[in-house]
Amino acid sequence: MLSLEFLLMPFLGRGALFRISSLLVLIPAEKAIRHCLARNGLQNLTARLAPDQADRACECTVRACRAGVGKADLMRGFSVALLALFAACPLRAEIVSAEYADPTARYRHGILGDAIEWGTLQLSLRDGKRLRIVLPETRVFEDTAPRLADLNGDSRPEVIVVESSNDAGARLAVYGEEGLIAATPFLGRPNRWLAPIGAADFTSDGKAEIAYVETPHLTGSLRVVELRGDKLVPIAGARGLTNHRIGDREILSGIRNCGRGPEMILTSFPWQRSGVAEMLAVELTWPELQVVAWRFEEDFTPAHVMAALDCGLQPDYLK
Ligand SMILES: [Ca+2]
Ligand SMILES: [Ca+2]
Repeated sequence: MLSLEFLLMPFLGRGALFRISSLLVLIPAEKAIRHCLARNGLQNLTARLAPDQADRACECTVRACRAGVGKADLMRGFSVALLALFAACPLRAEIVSAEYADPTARYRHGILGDAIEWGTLQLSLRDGKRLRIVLPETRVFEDTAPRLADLNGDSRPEVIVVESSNDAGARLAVYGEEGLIAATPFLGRPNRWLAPIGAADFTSDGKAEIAYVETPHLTGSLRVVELRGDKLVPIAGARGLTNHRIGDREILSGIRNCGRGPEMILTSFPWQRSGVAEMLAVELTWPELQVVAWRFEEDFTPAHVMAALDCGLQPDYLK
């Protein structure tokens, strides 16, 4: 049997030596894909590929495995019509990091401690490219930092942000390298805001859902939404939970998994500046997706929240 490296040689230049298997390690492929690669003897192949070709070969191989393509088809694809395969299987960009840029005072709300928000979302891609998503003058990113999570199960992250409009308040939005993918409706009034908790796979389907608190100072409404196509669809929710006080620069919450599945660390609404706030581990039951909260002995402080997120503190699950 000829090796894939040998078969690739006529089609490829003498670029840097790349090991396909090491590139595959970078992709958190599902177990089935790894099994497919192993079954086809493709996990240890080495090829002399230019970086973009190596990336693309890796991408196409993973996709072919995902589609259930057998070894013969894979080998034929690489050996006979490699370039055609590449054309039919274009490399998609992968976001590796995101940050806000272009600070602006044009949205006068100041819920996060000052009236400086962000006008631009900057995305860095694996191939070194940077993309800028610039909002119109009537909107800002009213948020602490963008969050990356794979919301559609393609092993590549999407970007979760909070976007606020001058006349309609905040919405939760999801961006990809090609722009806006989905968003919740704006809350409907200026200066209405929402505070993300994070994203985790609450439904055990390999795709993360997004959890956030809508109007954390007015109603404390926990929402969990799922990306379906170009929609963010609510799947669970409850009142009486929050993660932010007016003027705080940080959103104090997060999602952990200490062996029971995802648990959100939150406090009960309203969260006052005086007095003791209770710290809660909030989970969704399966398959009903009902919200259940467990109370810690420790109160809701940044240090306790960090310790709880690190699984160093546990609530009494019997109470
Ligand atoms: Ca994704
Ligand atoms: Ca899920």
